[in-house]
Amino acid sequence: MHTDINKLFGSLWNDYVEMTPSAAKVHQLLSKGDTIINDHIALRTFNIEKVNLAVLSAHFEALGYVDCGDYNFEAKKLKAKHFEHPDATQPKVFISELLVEEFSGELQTIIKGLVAQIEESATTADNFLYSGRHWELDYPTYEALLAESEYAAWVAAFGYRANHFTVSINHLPGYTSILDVNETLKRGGFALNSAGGEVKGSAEVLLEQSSTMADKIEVSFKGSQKEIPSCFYEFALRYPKSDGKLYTGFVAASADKIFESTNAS
Ligand code: OOG
Ligand code: NI
Repeated sequence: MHTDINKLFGSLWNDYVEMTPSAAKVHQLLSKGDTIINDHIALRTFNIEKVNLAVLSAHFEALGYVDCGDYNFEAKKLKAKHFEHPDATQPKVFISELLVEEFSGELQTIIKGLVAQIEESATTADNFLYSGRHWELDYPTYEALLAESEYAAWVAAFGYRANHFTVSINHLPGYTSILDVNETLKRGGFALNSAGGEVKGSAEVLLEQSSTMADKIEVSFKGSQKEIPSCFYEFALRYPKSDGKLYTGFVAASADKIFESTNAS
C-alpha cells in the first residue's frame, strides 16, 4: 500500500494518460497551463473476494479515505461506493464492482479464471491500483464478455487502473458553466458521451457531469492486437447544499450514463 497520497495519484495519472492519449490534450486545452483540481477518479473491479471493492478501497482507507456513500445499478448489475478524504482538496474516489454471480455460468467461469491468475500478494502491493491486467486474455473471450456486459469486458481487457479522472469545474479558472466546458471540448474536436444528453444531472440534484467518449487504443490479446475503448475524461460542477457547502455525493441516474463512456459507440 502507498503511504504517500500524492505519489499514488501521480502514478495513477501517469498510467491513465498512457491509456488515454486525449487526456493530456484535454488537460492542456482546459488548463492553459494552470493546475487542474480533480473532483474524483473512478476504478472498476469484480465482486470476487480476492479483488472486490473492499480490496481496492483498502488502499485509499490506509491513506485516510472514508466510505461516504453506496450506489446500486440494477440493470448493469453493479454496486459502487464513494470515498472522501478529510482534506477536501484531495480527489474523491468512486469504486464500483460487478455482481458476477448475477451473470451466466459462462461469464462467471471466465471471470473466475482471470481472477485465479492474480498473485495473492499483488493485491496489497503499492502499485496494485495501477498494475493493469494480471491474466492472459484472447479476443474471442473479450467478445464473449462484451456480449453480456461492457463493464466485464473493460475490466478483463484493462485490469486495475483509473478508469477516468474528473476535472472539477468549480476550481477551473475561466469557466462557471458545464455548457461552456462542453463547447470548448467539442470545438477542440473531442467527442462527448451523449447518453441521456451531454449534461448529466442538474443544479436541482446539486451535480452536473459530462464526459468524453473513451479513446480507442491498441490492446494486446493472446494471439492478436485490437483497437478497443480504453479510458475517458469527466467534468463535474457541484452546487452548494442548504448549509452552503458543496454537495460531495454522486447521483446514481447520472453515473449510470457515465459508465457508458467506455461503450464502443
Ligand atoms: C464510473 C461511472 C460513474 C460518476 O462520476 O458518476 C462515475 C465508471 O465508469 O467506472 O464515474
Ligand atoms: Ni466519474
